[in-house]
Amino acid sequence: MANTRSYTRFEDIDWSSWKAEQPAVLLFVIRDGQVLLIHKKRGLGAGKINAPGGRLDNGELPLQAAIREVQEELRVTPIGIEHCGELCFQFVDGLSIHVEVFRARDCEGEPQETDEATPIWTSIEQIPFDKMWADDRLWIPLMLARKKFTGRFLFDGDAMLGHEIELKA
Ligand code: 8DG
Repeated sequence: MANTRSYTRFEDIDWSSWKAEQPAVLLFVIRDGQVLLIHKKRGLGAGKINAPGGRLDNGELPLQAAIREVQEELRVTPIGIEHCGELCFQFVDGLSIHVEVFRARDCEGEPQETDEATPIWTSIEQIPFDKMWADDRLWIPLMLARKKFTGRFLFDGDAMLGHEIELKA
């Protein structure tokens, strides 16, 4: 059963039994010191800069969802994909999302603007963390350094109330 309880304190969450209501993915194309991000036009996190991604369709595997979301949002196909880590988001209102994070070494095609997203290539030294979710600055540097991670977060809307990041072997 997914976790639909509401929490106000990070310490109250039993992460060992925590299970997300919604599985989702993010995929970062990283090529020649540049990373492909989007200005997200709709859905959760609309208005923010993020990587392409979204929730899994029924019966879909995370890798399939990551490829589909990049195709739908930017009309390109990521290639050379690796798994980087996972993120567990509990929101105080009860929403819970588990995100598998992937990186890709390139993409086929030229990213295009769609109804969902505007593409942004940015230098990895100039990732606009002030326009992104508050947790991103904690784990994106790990992903860029090719360290595997699990991040756990409690959010109230846009505000991060608590976090924990574990490095994986
Ligand atoms: P929709 O049908 O719900 O409109 O769209 P969707 O494509 O299925 O889902 P979405 O709204 O894009 O899903 C939310 C995305 O946001 C999903 O990829 C996970 C991601 N996301 C969070 N929280 C955070 C966060 O704190 N940081 C980052 N970088 N991404 C996050 O849900």
